[in-house]
Amino acid sequence: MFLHSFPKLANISTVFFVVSSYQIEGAVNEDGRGPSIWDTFCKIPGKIAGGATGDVACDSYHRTHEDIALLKECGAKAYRFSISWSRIIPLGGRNDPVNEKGIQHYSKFIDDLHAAGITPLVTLFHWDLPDELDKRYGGFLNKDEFVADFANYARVLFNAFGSRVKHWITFNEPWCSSVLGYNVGQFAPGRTSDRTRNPVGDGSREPWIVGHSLLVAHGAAVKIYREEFKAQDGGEIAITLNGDWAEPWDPENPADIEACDRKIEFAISWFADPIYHGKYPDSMAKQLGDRLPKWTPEDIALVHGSNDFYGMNHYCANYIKAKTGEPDPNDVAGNLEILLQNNKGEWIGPETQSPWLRPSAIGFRKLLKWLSDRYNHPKIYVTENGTSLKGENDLPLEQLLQDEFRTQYFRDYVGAMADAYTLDGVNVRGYMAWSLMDNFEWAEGYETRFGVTYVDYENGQKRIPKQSAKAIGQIFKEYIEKSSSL
Ligand code: GBH
Repeated sequence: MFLHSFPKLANISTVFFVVSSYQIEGAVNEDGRGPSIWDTFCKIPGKIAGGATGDVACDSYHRTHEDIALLKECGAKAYRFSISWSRIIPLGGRNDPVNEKGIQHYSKFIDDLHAAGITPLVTLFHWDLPDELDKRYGGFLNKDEFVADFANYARVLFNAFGSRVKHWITFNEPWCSSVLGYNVGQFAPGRTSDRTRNPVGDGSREPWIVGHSLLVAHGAAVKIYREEFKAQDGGEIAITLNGDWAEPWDPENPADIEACDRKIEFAISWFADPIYHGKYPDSMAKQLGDRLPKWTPEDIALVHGSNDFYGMNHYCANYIKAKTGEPDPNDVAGNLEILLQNNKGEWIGPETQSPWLRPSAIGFRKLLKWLSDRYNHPKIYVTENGTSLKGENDLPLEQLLQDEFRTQYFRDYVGAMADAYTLDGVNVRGYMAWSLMDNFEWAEGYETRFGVTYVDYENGQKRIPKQSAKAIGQIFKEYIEKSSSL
């Protein structure tokens, strides 16, 4: 059954992989590409571990053939990647010129993927906003300008690639753009109320404005797709949201139990409730008051009902402890603490290289069910799932390639997904592993690796598949065949 519910994307032994433009492409000054906010952010000393940048990254701009060969070697039938807006429109805006070379690059890549029997899933935006739009009008902070420019960019892509791309994702993880970019200040453009990090920004207001702009821009792009392209191209379109599972810090404490739902609402329902229910969650309206933007009838009409599937990025789980007292104005979590240990001192999962990531596969199954219940049983694609490994970067190559921890992660998580499907009736139809290869891990630079393929940054970006690259196809076969025989 699982098999037969996957066919739109690929067949049973399907492995999908994910990457994003700024994290792999490099070639930042080539063929007319304009700078993005990440090029600018990486130049600020102290923002990125090891002073790294995406200038070269995996050099994928020059190695599309190698990447496709790698996908074939891993048995992948589909590939999710993002397009760099500033390659397509270097200055970004609706009255700015389109760069034919940028179009040609992705056009050829899409053709080559098809020729190799690999289905492309395209993300329009994975955080690399054209820098000019940030400078010109404050980027996402200016809803009307941003929505009009994103809508124009989306139309350019649908026009150029719509006959060959049938699965579109508007935004990757708007939570990250909003909170990490405008509250924590850890991601570009790095705005925050924390004056030790940045002289500008208001983390109590800006993230909510940014999130609102992203939702409306998503809705505007979906409307264009549905009205101008869907009839002839027949594809589907949605947004991808990140969110981890929440367990109470003290399972006996009703306040902690309640805080778990609130945590997920602040992370996921912030975006998913307007899309599926036409309004922001009550918990957010209550805590944020007039700092949460109000919906105009026009804007919510664009957003409500705008997902053809639910795009789910998921990595781990946390313990949640309710805070007492009035929430801090800069709080974005729902007035609670996000912890990795519970009241008994137990860790939620084993340590990885990412301070925020401790695997707990059962949480994946539970969150799938939670989403399914809250959003009326949507078709779900898991658009990212994966792990880093503690100390991986420091291992001798031979050991590094034996990434049993990552292999086990995929076994556990794919197994949990199969259970959600067969036992809980969750309509999950696709799964994509983050990531095909090690790449630029944002503020963590190249020190943290997420790939099933090792990239040797010192030696010409050579790619060497790890154990997990070979195992994941097999894992899929086992679990999905098992569930399909039930
Ligand atoms: C994904 O985000 C991204 O889409 C991808 O580009 C990235 O490479 C991949 O994960 C691996 O990180 O520091 O406590 O504020 C994952 C979701 C959400 C994970 C925010 C890190 C930071 C939590 N991310 N989270 S915290």
